[in-house]
Amino acid sequence: MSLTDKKIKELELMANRIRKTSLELVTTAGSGHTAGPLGMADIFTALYFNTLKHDPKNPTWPERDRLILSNGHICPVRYATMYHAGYDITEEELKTLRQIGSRLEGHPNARRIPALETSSGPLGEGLSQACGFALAARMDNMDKNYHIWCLMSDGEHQEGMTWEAAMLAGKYKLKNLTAIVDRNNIQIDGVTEEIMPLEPLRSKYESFGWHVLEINAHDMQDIVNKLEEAKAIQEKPVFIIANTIPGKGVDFMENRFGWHGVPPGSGPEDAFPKDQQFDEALKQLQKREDEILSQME
Ligand SMILES: Cc1ncc(C[n+]2csc(CCOP(=O)(O)OP(=O)(O)O)c2C)c(N)n1
Ligand SMILES: [Mg+2]
Repeated sequence: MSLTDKKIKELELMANRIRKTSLELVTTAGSGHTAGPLGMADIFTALYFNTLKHDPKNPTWPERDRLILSNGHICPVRYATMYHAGYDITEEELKTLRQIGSRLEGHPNARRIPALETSSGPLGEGLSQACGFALAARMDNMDKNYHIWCLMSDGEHQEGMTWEAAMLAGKYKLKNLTAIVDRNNIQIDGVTEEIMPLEPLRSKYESFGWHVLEINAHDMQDIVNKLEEAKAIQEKPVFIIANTIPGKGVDFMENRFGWHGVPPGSGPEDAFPKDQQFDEALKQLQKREDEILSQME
């Protein structure tokens, strides 16, 4: 099913707003991750505003799709998306990210926020948890009623447990499971292919019994189409390689691992001094918003 141009533009606008909110969040906190949230904003938007079966006012609805965020450090984009989607998070609360006592911890805590399926932060655990959710749904005869989505990073494929889960999903043909990897080619202090090569990623998953799709993760139409395609695949779990640009939307952050874990105001100073980084980043996102709005007229 292809969405109307108008709906696609609305999603693009929302993704840009979510980028702005994510940046405001980490800047106010004075710490947190920037590259991952900006890179994954389009995917989060497509999921929460088009694909997921969910009800923000009833986050524990038994038939909701389960979204497991394995690479928990990119949670500013999840909090920002949930806020815009109408979950029980206020604008005031957003400003408390990473403060002692806040529900919005730097790595997501499911005990504090019922709408999260799992806590995460320690990398490499999410795919195993997602397999558990998928098997449980099958045992309850609910595997046709809701879908399990697992968001993962490329860096965390260096954790062996990820591959144990990949094997298990293949063996049990978990067709109600779709894993999406943020293939941004960076990790904390370098480029993944230099630190620990992952390629050929597609054929690795295929050989483990998965159906593999690839997304241009900044093309909203491509994203929504492939997410629908993933749900419709029968017999196999689906692995989506989401080709993202870390730091997407802010040119001096794009593809720079130096922006992995720092907010504007603490980032590399080659383009802008620390005290100008937030304003410059916001200016670029504002320009993009104006462009999208003019295309919608
Ligand atoms: C088990 C574990 N080891 C180390 C870390 C520290 N850590 C946090 S993020 C990160 C980088 C992982 O790469 P990736 O998730 O691809 O980062 P990104 O693309 O978001 O920059 C590391 C090593 C962790 N959270 N968990
Ligand atoms: Mg990465």
